[in-house]
Amino acid sequence: MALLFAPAPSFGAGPAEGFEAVRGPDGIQRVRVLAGSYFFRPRQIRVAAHSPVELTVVLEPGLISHDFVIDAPKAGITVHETLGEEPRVIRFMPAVPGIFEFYCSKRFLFFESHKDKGMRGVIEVVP
Ligand SMILES: [Cu+2]
Repeated sequence: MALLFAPAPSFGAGPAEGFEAVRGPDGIQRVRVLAGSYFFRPRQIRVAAHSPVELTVVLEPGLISHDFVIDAPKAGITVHETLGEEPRVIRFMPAVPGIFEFYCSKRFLFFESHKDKGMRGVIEVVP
């Protein structure tokens, strides 16, 4: 994977690119993710390991047939959520540090996958 993270505090280039999750008073690290054609924003998310994460994934109005996938069982993160009109709240507890991809698994028949068109990003889990 070509994406690399700069060390904090220069992480990302603002909310459009990178986002460091903010831990609430309840200890939950919350991040809001916008899904559009064909992107997720932010596309780089940094969270701490061993603390609960709550992603709220919002689909831009009028879009259909997108989903949100994280396939990282080693990190205790396995998500396959179909996106729709209502925001989807996705909760997990990252078990190990690392960089894990999230993406949309939809594909046009005989054409590029949404992932290849840009519906992808990474979650960096830091110790
Ligand atoms: Cu999609």
